[in-house]
Amino acid sequence: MTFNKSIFAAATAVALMATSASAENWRAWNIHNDGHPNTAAMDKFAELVDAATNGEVTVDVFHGGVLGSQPDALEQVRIGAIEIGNFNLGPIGPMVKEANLVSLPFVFKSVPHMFRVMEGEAGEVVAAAMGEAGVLPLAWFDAGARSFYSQKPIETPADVEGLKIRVMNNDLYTSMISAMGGNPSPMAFSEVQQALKTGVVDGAENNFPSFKNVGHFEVTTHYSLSEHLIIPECICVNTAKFNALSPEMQEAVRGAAVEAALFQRELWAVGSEQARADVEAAGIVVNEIADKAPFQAAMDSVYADYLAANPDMQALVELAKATE
Ligand code: GTR
Repeated sequence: MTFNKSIFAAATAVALMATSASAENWRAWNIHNDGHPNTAAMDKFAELVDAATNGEVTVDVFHGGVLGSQPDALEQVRIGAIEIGNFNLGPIGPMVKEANLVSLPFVFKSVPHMFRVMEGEAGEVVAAAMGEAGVLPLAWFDAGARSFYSQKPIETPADVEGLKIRVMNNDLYTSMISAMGGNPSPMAFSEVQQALKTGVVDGAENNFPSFKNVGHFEVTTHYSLSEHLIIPECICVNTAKFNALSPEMQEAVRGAAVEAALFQRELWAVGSEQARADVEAAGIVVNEIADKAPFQAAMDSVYADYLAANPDMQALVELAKATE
């Protein structure tokens, strides 16, 4: 090897080392399986990040919740053991008080209203608090509205009385079920189908795509359109990992998340209609609830108790409700 060539070889080796030292490979948590809009959106996110960062940041998405239950995975992202994921804001409430805004039943008028709030001043407060806690939202996903399903129609709050209903991990949901005289049962998503099948619980609540994707429709008969919760989801990243990127790379990763979220919302619109049609074709009876006022009224005590214990949340709730 001539002198020049060896200098070149050494320089190349240093350059390669520098590239591999700065390359970031992130693990992403996703609870859903193939066929769910969020699974396709997270795969798209990984592709977009790779392209936008020229491979400086790569994302391996682990579907089907294989990296752990949602509360566990959130804790992992908070401490940086998992870098990123698609999370529901419901289970973030116990970790970040401001995120509980979205877990107050009927706080939003509709899905578009939820997006206006999340993309407005109240959403900024929620996002900042989440980032402080280590779980920084880069973009919001649509998760439609959650409704009850069981072996019987639920048309009034009285129909919930005495039923054991699975809820996600958040005290607001246990209060919500108790306020209607039901017995709340917080449980991991992965356990719900079996619990419904064996009668450990009498019902649960979710949106159409999740109701379908993990087979809850196979073990229930009625889906009742209470639409009591409209909970956004996020692509959320460990704050320190994100902040360690150069400003250009942060911009690229955020841009990929925003684009993946727009893609997700399109898939969601089509996918949730399709999921409804599929479960109806499979025999599920979908009940419209013409008057949701009794459900809303039943939530008065949930708001009163929550705001008495958390008076600092009052302003945020008012800000959300005042958003046009
Ligand atoms: C789904 C949501 C999941 C998870 C699940 C649940 O709609 O996308 O992140 O929160 O509901 O009920 O646990």
